[in-house]
Amino acid sequence: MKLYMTEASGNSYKIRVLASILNVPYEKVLIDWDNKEHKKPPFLRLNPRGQVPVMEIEGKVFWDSAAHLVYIARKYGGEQWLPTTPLELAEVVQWLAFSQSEIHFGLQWARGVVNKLLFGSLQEYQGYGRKALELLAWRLNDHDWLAVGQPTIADIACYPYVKRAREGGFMLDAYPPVIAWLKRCEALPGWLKLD
Ligand SMILES: N[C@@H](CCC(=O)N[C@@H](CS)C(=O)NCC(=O)O)C(=O)O
Repeated sequence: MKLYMTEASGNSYKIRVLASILNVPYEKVLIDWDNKEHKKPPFLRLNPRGQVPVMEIEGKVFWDSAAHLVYIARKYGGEQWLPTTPLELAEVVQWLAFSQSEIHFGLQWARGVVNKLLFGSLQEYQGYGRKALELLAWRLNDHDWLAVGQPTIADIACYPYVKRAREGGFMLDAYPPVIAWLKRCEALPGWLKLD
């Protein structure tokens, strides 16, 4: 398996965390972000979105961290990280979808604007981001983990841009259940520190 990534990418980090927890070897291919390698034709042939992460797996190319997490969890994670009963699967996928909606367009993009990585309405992104944090706090108020009562790829998918939310101007301290959940994630064996 090859992972095209940057060290700073939160979406690439998700894959690195799961691979670390499950002890799965892969080859890192670092993209030259500053020279916009991810926007040039050779990379766009791998991912027409021009984004990292991208993975080459068994001769096929996949973009989007959700796809990579699903593959690694099913292939190497048994029933722990992506359980297969229909109800459990639906519950995990519900949170994967959430990580790609309110978290992505709220927490990730607000941070992106503040850090001058992208343009757009900070106010609008912060509005989505606050919804993300409120919803997480509601869920985590009486659950240790986002789905099925155990750590899964739902937690990994939601973690990085929640952890980095302060950089997008969010008051993370206003959501104690979310802070407690971040700490629970960080205590899992094999978890990687997010720089
Ligand atoms: N839904 C995608 C989002 C990927 C993403 O936003 N990647 C960022 C880096 S973390 C990127 O490459 N941004 C460049 C761009 O969107 O132009 C995933 O989960 O992989």
